[in-house]
Amino acid sequence: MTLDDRLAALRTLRTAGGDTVPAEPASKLDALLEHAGRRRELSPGSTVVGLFGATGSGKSSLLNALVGEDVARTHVRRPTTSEALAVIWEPEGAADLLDWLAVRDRVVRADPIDPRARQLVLLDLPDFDSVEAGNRAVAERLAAQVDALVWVVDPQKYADEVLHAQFITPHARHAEVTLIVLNQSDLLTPADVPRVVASLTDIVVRDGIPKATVLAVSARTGAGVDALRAALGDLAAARSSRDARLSADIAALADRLESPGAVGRLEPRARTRLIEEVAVAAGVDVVARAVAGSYRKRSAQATGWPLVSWIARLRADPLSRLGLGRTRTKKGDDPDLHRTSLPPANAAARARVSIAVRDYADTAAAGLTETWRSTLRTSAETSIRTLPDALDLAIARTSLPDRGSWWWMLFGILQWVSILTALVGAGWLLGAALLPRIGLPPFEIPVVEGWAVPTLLIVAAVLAGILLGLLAGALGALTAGSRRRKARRRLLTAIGAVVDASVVTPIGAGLDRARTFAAALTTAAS
Ligand SMILES: Nc1nc2c(ncn2[C@@H]2O[C@H](COP(=O)(O)OP(=O)(O)OP(=O)(O)O)[C@@H](O)[C@H]2O)c(=O)[nH]1
Ligand SMILES: [Mg+2]
Repeated sequence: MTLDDRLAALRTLRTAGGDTVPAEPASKLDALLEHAGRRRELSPGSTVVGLFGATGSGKSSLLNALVGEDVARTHVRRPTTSEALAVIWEPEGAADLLDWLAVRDRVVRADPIDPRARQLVLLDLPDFDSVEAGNRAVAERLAAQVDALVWVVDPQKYADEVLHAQFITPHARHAEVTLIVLNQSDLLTPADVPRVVASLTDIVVRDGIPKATVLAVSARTGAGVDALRAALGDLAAARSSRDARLSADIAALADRLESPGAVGRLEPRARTRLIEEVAVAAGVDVVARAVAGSYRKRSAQATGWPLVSWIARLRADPLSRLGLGRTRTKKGDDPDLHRTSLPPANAAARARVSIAVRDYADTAAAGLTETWRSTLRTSAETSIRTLPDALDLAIARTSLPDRGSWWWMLFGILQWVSILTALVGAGWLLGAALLPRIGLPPFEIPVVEGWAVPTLLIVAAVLAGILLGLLAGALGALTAGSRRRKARRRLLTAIGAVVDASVVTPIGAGLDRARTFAAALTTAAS
């Protein structure tokens, strides 16, 4: 994992995290991005090493021992070092770097402490636990800026609680760029040195640096100073401290960010269930039944026995009553502005939508931490507010199957033919009865199998009318059923689109954001 990967992950954490990241780590995150960008622009070959420790541990003395002359002498005149001092061997590029570090006291020397350490920038620093707030501020600021940290402790105070709890532990992620130095080893008997080193190593391991290396040195006698020079030479030669330090900063910050938890995937079934619930609450079944009712009414009008079918006209069309279907189209309404006349969702229907949406969000959020769960819930609440209007509009816009059937006309004609036939039969009988009365010659009524033909015509016409009525009713019921199903399918599709846009997509986006955040957190913390 390169520093670029981690920085990219850090940016992703910022964007994907949004307001799930509390203000304090969020501002740290911004500051770190800015800080890393600046450090990377400055003298990439230089390695900045700072000597940190309590007052009197011998930081200034150790710097002098490393350099081989008393460069830090002017500062020793005072009881404590209060300004940072830099020793450099390669002024090229170091000036900008030291300006950024705000280190004004600079000493340039010719002979590097190690042949590989020409680009080393060695800093003597004020004590970190100083009674002087200014000293402490300088040490803390530079502890955040240097590429590598050398903790200088002495045999009396090496186990100091403040040093370990407040300084080394928070830098546990920086193990790769950390050296622990036990100075003033000359004050211990030769037999005690390894015991104190072992004890210090134990404590540092407990601080969270499992592979800690502790070097025992003496600024006074020069013991171990060569080993420290070599260790610093290693750091400078590797030229990786800068990136390792920034990576450790990113990892330490990532440790403080809350993981979103286990980001699940929603099964398609959850979406289907949600759409079905919302559709029922939105009145899809009411509309689908009205489509069937409207068809049956118009079918009865068109195919019923003409002498009574006008009664069907008196009933209002169930679809028109909802402000849907043919009447609306005829009026030329703009469906985008149109609202249906569906009764406004009652409390039970509204509750049903809310419960379904919340259930969906909760299923999506299962496994997430409370912070992320609440962002999904917020998104669900927004959806719940906007859904009713969007659903009504979707129903108004849905093109419903409201055309007539081709066979209506055929049945209509046949019904009229049957009526005419009955009229012919009746007229015939009437003629036969009346003609002799007005003195006209009677005519013979033909008889088939003992039945008068006009009577047969009337009976056949009435039977045909009844039969046509029954047939049209059956056909009408069948078609109305299929219209109802078709309407329901179309409405479900329309409602599905609304539910997708206002619930499924935002919740999905929230889950994606959590997933992206989790992946970036893993990258940043690795
Ligand atoms: N015996 C012994 N004394 C040392 C050693 N290193 C430093 N001293 C002494 O410890 C005292 C403090 O040394 P400094 O180097 O000024 O300590 P410092 O860590 O720079 O202290 P501040 O600048 O106040 O933070 C001086 O009197 C040094 O002579 C050492 O290795 N052995
Ligand atoms: Mg000092």
